[in-house]
Amino acid sequence: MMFSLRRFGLHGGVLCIASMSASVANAYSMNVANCPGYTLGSLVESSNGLTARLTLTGPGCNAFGQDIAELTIQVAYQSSSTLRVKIFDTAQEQFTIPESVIARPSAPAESYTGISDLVFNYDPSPFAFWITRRCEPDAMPLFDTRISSLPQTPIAPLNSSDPSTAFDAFPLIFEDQYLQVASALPYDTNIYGLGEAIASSGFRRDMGTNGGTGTIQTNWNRDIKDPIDENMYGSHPIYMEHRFNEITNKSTSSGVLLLSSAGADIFLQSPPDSNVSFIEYRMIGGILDFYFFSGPTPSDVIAQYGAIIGYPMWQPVWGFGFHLCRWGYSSIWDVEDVVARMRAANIPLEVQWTDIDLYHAHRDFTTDPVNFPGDEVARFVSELAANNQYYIPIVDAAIAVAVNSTDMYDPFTSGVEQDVWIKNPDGSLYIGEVWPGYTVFPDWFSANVQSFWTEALKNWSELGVGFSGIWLDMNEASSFCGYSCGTGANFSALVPLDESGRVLTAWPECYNATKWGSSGNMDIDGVSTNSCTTNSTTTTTVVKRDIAAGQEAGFYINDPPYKIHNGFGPLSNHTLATNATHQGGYVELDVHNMFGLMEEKTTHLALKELFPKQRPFLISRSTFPSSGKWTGHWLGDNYSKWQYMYLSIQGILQFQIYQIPMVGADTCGFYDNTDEELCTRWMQLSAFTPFYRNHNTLGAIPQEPYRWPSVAEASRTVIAIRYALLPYWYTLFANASLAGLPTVRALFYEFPDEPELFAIDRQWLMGRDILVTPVLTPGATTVEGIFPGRGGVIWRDWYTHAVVNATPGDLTTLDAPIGHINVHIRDNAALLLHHCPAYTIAETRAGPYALLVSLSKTGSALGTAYLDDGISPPPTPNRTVTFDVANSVLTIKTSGTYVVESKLAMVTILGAAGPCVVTVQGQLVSTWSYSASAEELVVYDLAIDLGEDGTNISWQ
Ligand code: MIG
Repeated sequence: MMFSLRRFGLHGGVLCIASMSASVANAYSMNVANCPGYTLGSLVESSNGLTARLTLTGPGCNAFGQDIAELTIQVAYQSSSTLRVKIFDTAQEQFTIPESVIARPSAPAESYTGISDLVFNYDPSPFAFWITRRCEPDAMPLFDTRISSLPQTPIAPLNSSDPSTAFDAFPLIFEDQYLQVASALPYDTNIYGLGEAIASSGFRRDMGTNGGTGTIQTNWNRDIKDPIDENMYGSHPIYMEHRFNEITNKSTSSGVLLLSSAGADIFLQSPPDSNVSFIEYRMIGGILDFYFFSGPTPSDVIAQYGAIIGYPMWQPVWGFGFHLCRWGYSSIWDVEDVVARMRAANIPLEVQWTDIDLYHAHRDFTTDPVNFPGDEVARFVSELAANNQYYIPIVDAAIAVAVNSTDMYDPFTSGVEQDVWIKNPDGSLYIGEVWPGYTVFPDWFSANVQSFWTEALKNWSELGVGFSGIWLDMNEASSFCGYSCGTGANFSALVPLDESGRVLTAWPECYNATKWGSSGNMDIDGVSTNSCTTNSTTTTTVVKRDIAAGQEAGFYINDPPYKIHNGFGPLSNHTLATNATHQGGYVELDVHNMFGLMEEKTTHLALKELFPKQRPFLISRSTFPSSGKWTGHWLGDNYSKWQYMYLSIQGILQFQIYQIPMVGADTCGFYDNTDEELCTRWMQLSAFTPFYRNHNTLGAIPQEPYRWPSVAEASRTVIAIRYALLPYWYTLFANASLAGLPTVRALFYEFPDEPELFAIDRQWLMGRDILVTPVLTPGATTVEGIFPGRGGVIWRDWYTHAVVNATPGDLTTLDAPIGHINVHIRDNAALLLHHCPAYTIAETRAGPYALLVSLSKTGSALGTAYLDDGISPPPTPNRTVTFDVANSVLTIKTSGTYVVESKLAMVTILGAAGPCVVTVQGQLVSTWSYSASAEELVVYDLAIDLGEDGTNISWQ
C-alpha cells in the first residue's frame, strides 16, 4: 500500500473540479523508439522458477512517464500447464492487485521446473523473453517479446490523425505511467477474448489481415449503451489463441492473462509485407503480471485460467428459469398483473424483476410510497414465493446524498458515520451525480464497507423487499457529471432525474410501422411474412485523440500522458474521476476497473451472511477477472435490432472464456421498440443461453412474451425444451464450478482441427452435445448451419430425432419457420432430462426424469449428470450418475450421498437397431416401442432409482 500513499501525498492537495490540462508541454518524449530496454542480471534459480534483476540499459526515454530503473522478474511454474512471469518495480511503488481482491493460488509444493508443458526462455540484453512448449522447442513461441529485434516494416498509424496507433519499435518499457510490451504471433492466428467487447469482426478478433483494420481493445470500464468496437462495461485482459498448423492439420490452444487493472490499449495488428502478426499491450500503470496457459484444447485453456482466478460460483437451480423484467413498470400492481398474465398465457415465469421504478426518488434501498409501497411489495413477493417463484430488485452503485437536515436517508448518513464513501484527495466526500441527484459511491476498500452493505441489504429486505437475488447496475461506476461536481454544491438544487415521459419510436430493421402500426404486431401467425434484407450496421467510431494532449508536470493523475482509446475521451468522463481516493491509499486511476468486481464480492458475501443456507444469485454489469466467483452478467444495453441479437452470441461465448458462464442478453432487445418477429426469434435463441431474461427499457412498447400469440407460442415451446434440458445445463454448470469448464462452447472447442469452424459465431454448442442454430434475419423460413465433425459425427434433430443429412465441412440449409429453432443432438451422448417440464423449476424437478441417448456409429454413448438440491451452498450432498451404452446395453452407475427422489421414467435410444426383446435388470419387459424409420427405441413406464448403482437395460 505504501506505493499508492506516495501518490496520495504527491497529489493529495489537488481537488479537480474540471479536467486539468496543458500545463507543461514536452514533459515526456512521446517517442518509444529511443527507449533503451533492460538488462537481466543477478539471476537466482529456485525449485519453482527464477528471480532476477532487470536494470534499465541506458538513459530513460520517459516516453509517457518516468522510466523505472530497477525491476524484478519472477518466473514461477505454477503447475504443469501454467507459468507465471511477473515483472515489477523492485521498490514496489506501482499499483499491484491485492490478493484480498483477487486471491491466487500459492506456489505449488512440488516443482514443475523441467517437466511443465511450458518453458521460459530469455535473452539477457536487451532483455526479452519467450514462452515455448517443451515438446516443440523449435516451433514459433507462444509468446515472444523479441519482436523488437525482428525485421519490421514500420506500421503506419491505423488512423492518420491518431499517431498513438503507429508502431515503429517494440522495446520493453516500464514507466510509472506507461508500460509497453509486445509479442509476435503467427500471421493471422485465431485470437478470442480480450473483452469486454462487441467486435464487428465477430467472436474471432480482427488481426489486421484480410482487409481488416486490426483490433484496439481498450480496457477502461464505462457505462455506455452497447457500442461496437469500443471499450464498455468490463475489462478482461485474457486471450485464447487457437493455432492451426497447416502442415499437420492439427491445432493447439494456449492462453495469456496479463493480470492488471490499469487502463490499457491492447492492439492486435499485422504489419504490411510481414509474415507475423503481433499483440501489443500499452498500460497506464501497474505492473506486468503474466500467466501463460498451455491448453492444449480450448476448454483446457479456459479451465487453466479458472484455476488461477477462481472457478465460477454455484448457481441456485431456479436461476436457470425464465426471468422477466422491464424499466418502466408503473406500480407493484402493474408488475403483479404481468405475473398474472404470464400465468394466464401459460408461459413459465420463474423470476420477476423490478428496475429503479421500485425506488423512492431513485434512491437505493427504498420503495416508492405511492406506487411500490413496502407492504404491497412484501405481499407480492410472498405470493410469488408461495408459487415457487422468485423476485430480484436492482441496486445502483451510487447512493443519494441527503439533501438537507430533515431529509432522512439512513444509507447515506450511516455510511458517513461508518466512513465508507470514496473521497476527494483532500478527504472530503467525492460527490457525483446519478439518477437520484447528487450521490456518493461506496469505497469497497474501506474497512467498514462489508458490514455497512450487508446491513443496508438487510434493512431493505426487512422493509418488505424480499429479494432472492440482486441485480447490480451502474457499477463502472457511472456518474453523469464531471469530477466531484457535488463538492460544495447546494444539494437540494439537484433533483432526481425524471425520464418518465420518454417515448421511443425506433423499430427493428425491416419493421414497417406504416403497415403494421405502433404495437409491434405483424401478420406472422406461424409464418414470417416480413421479407427484407438487413444491412443496417450500427457502428460507432472511437474519437481519436492526439497523444500529446493535456500534459501536467510530474505524475499526471488526472490526465495520464498516454491516451488510451477510451470511447468517452478523458478517463474521468461519465465515471468517477481518476483522482477519487480510496482507503488504503488507493487512487481511482489504479482501481477503476475493479469497482464492479469489488461490489460483486461485497454483495455476494452480504447475501451469504443474510441467507446462509442459500446460494446467492447476482447479475451484474461491470466485470473483471474473478467476477464469476461472485456474480453472473448480462450483456448490458443492447438494441432491439436483429444485428444485436446476432452480436449477443459472441458476448455469451466471450464470457465463457472470462469464467463468468452465467451470461445472457436482454432478450427481445433493450433500447427502442421490438417487434413480434424479432421477439419470437430472440425468445427462442436465448432459451439456449445460460441467463435467460427478457428486459426492456423505459418508453419502449411492452415486450412480455404474452403480448403476441406467435411469441407466446414459441416461448412456451422453447421454455419447455429448456426445462427438459435443465439436468444437462445443471451438470455443465457443476463442471464449471468444479473444474472451470465452459458451459457454452464455440464449435471449434469440440472440433479443434476444423478451420471452417474458427470464426463461427452464429451457432454454438451447449456443452458437448447440443448444437443450436438460430435464425438471425427477418423474413427467414430457413437457416444455414454447419454441422461439425466433417461427416464423422451423426447429428440428430431434437424434435424429430431424424439424422441430419449434413454437408461435411460446409453449410447445410435447414427449415426454420417462425415457431421453430433448430436444435441438434450430437452422437455418443446420453442426456438426463426432466420428463415433464412444468410451470416452475420446482415443479419440473418434482416430476420424473427421462434419458435421451444418441448412439454413435459403433453403438456407444456416454453421459454424466450431477445432481444436488440446487439451493444449498456446496459442499452439499450430491450425486453423480453415469450412463454408459455399449453393445446394446445401458448401464447406470451412480455415486454420492444425495437422495434423488424422482425416478427415471423413460429411456429413448436413438440409433438402435430394432430389438426382439428388451430387459430391465435382466427381466423381460413389454413396455417399449420401436420406430424403424427414426431408429428409435423407447422404453417407458420405468421407475428406475438413480441412487441404485448398476441398473441396466438391454435390447437384443
Ligand atoms: O442509466 O435502471 O443497463 O438495464 O434498465 C440507465 C435503468 C440505468 C441501465 C441498465 C438497464 C436498466 C437501466 N439502467
